[in-house]
Amino acid sequence: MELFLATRNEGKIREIRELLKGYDTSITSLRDYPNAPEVVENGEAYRDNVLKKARFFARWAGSLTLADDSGLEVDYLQGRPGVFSARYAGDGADDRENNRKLLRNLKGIPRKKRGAVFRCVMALVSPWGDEEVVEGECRGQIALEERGKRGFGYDPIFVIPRYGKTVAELSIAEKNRLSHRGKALRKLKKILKRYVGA
Ligand code: ITT
Repeated sequence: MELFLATRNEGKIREIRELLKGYDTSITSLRDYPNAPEVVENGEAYRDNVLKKARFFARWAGSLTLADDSGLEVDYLQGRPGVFSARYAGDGADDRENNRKLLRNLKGIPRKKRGAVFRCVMALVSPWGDEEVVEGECRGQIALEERGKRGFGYDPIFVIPRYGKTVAELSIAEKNRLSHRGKALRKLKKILKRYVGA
C-alpha cells in the first residue's frame, strides 16, 4: 500500500524517507501536490494538530497517511516556542529568523541553563479510520551561535552535549539514530509493516 506524508517540510520528508528505506511502499507527500488544500494547525497541542492533518489527508489521498507535528521546547522559556515553533519569529518566518530570535532571547544565558527538548508527535491514519499516535523526544542544549549546514529548522542551534556538535553537523543517519523523529517513527514500524510490508 502507498504511504502519503502529510507534510510540505522537505527536511522531514528526507528524514522519513531515509528511515523507511527497505519498506516495500511508494512514498508521496504534499510536495507532489502543490494545489492540495491547507489544513490550519490551530490546536494548542501537537496531538490535536497531527491528528487533524493525518485524518484530513487520509481521506483526501485515500492512502495510509503519516503526519508529523514537532517543536522545540526551551527550559529557560518555560517550554516555548513548543507547538508554535514554526511561527516563532512571526507568520511566514523562515528557519534563519526563528533561530536568530531564539539566540537573541537567550543572549547572556549560561550553557547550563540552555537546556531544551525537540518533540515529535506522529499520527498514522488509514483511509478506513485506523489511528495510531506516537511520540519521540531528544534532549539537548541551545548553542551560543549557529553551527553546521545539514538538517533544517532549529538544527544549527541545537547541541547534542555528548557529541559536542549541533544536529546540523551530523549526517542524516546520525540524526535519525538519536532524533525525536527517529524515535517516534521506530515506534510505528511494527504497525507500518502490517500495511506496507518490509
Ligand atoms: P508541516 O506542518 O508541513 O509538517 P512545518 O514545518 O510547518 O511542516 P511543524 O508545524 O511541525 O512543521 O513545525 C515545526 C517547527 O519546528 C518548524 O519550525 C521546524 O523547522 C522545526 N523542526 C521540526 N523538526 C525539526 C528538526 O528535526 N530539526 C530542527 N527543527 C525542527
